[in-house]
Amino acid sequence: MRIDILTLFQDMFDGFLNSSIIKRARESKKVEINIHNIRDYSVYNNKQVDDTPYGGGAGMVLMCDPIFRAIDDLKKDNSYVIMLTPQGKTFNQECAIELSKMEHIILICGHYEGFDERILSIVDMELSIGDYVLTGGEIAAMAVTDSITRLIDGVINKESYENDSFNDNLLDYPTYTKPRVYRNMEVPEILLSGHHENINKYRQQEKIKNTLKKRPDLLEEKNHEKI
Ligand code: 6GU
Repeated sequence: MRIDILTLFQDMFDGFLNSSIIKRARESKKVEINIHNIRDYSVYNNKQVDDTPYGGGAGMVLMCDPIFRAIDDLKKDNSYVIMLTPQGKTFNQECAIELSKMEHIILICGHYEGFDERILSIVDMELSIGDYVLTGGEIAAMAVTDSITRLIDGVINKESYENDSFNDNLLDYPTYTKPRVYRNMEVPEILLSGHHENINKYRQQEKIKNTLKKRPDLLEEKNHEKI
């Protein structure tokens, strides 16, 4: 899997790329993540990438040309181009699973007050990570890249994500570790029983209980659609 990210703020990705599971996945070549500066694709004076909006209004708008040039350069037959914007479809685990099967993803981070609408003509999908506004698409690009990368074969144990929250539209079951009693709070007895069948049953019940309590919306029929 290859992920190319187009941004005006390359530095924001340093910690993300060089920590924890993402670092390990890159080192073991399970994923190749390249960060490209949109400015490098500008052929305008002073590497200009944005300009004032036609019709007036606040802020600067990302111009077409640097983005079109970047996509011309990076896009192959197997590429899927995603624009990160609060106007996109809301990202979820199902979407992460679909994207983790792709060979090549290009993520464009929108910035400033917006982007020239004509950029959408070369985009396969607009994605948002939730109904709130960030200063730019970078944090969203990291969220999407992180959730996709951990689903790539061999990046983490399969068991680690088989029980993930949101599989089957259910949240995860609660987990505990040592000590057995902490400040008078005890680990549920059944988890100490060694009876795996009962433990599995208990955990399945807890997933449903947890979902009913914390995210009942996940259990509503209308939220069970596939993307
Ligand atoms: Cl993808 N971009 C920005 N700027 N804000 C967001 C977002 C993306 N998703 C949620 N809020």
